[in-house]
Amino acid sequence: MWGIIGTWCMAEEGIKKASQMLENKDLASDATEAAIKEVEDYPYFKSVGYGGLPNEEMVVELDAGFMNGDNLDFGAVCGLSDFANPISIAKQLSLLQVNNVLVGEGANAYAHREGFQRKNMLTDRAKIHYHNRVKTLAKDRELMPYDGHDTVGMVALDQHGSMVSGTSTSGLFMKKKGRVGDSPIIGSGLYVDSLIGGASATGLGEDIMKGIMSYEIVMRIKAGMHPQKACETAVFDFDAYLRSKKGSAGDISVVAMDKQRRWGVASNMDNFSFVVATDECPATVYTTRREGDKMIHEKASKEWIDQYYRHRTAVLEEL
Ligand code: SD4
Repeated sequence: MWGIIGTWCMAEEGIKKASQMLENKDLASDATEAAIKEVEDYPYFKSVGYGGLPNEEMVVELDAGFMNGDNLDFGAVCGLSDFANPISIAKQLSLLQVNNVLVGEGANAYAHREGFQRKNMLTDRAKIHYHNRVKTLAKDRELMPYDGHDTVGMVALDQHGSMVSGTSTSGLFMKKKGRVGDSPIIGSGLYVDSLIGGASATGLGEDIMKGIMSYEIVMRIKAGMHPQKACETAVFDFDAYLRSKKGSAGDISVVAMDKQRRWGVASNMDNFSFVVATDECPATVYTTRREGDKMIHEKASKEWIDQYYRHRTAVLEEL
């Protein structure tokens, strides 16, 4: 038995690759790394790896986290620049006894010393997005995960019963230098325990961290909830709680899988998509929407997926 689930339609190619590995009895850690690298390397996803959108100083600062559910070992990089695959660095950091979370200069120096592949992660397309945003920022100062924000988060179970969770992101477009969101933060962007299950989040990191969403979901699974119920109750309860406290809640979307490879997804926004593959079902893209206290998942049509890619790869004009 194996399974893997990932945030957003963009996880599809990586999940297909990981599926083959998991089918071949490879480790969840290697399959998750391979799947996330695939997303990091694709230049048209605006919030992960190469092609990720820059901070307000036009520097692409990348965050990634990796957690091993067998021993709860965890590694993360925050504000890393100019390395091709932040997930691989986070994974390697998870193997150390200490120094598991490295930020900025320290993360860059470690990655350089360890020989990780360097790459200028700022694409020409991301520069156009940046210049266009500078022009519109005067009117609209609010920083939001833009429409269809694309942080990748995954949870995988392998045939040996091991579970892993990983995330990779360039964070919020136009963020302050040094700003870190939920994605590399254990408990918020990701959490996994092979004896229970795992979860990963995407959305507005500032709000996701307030709810420690991934840990919260894993604890609900531990208490006996199906992952779908754990995701729905955790997201809807916290969304309502934030609204009661502050009058608003940022985007929060989560994916989860338990040790029996049952899975769940919830979101407080309208256009969340995700991908899941198991030994019983090939990689499938779903869209999902909330109806009352439930999420309704639907298989994405070929037209929907084509439109997703058309939107992301469309020619971009300088304003
Ligand atoms: C962050 N959660 O840095 C990330 C952003 C995100 O899709 O998910 N974008 O806050």
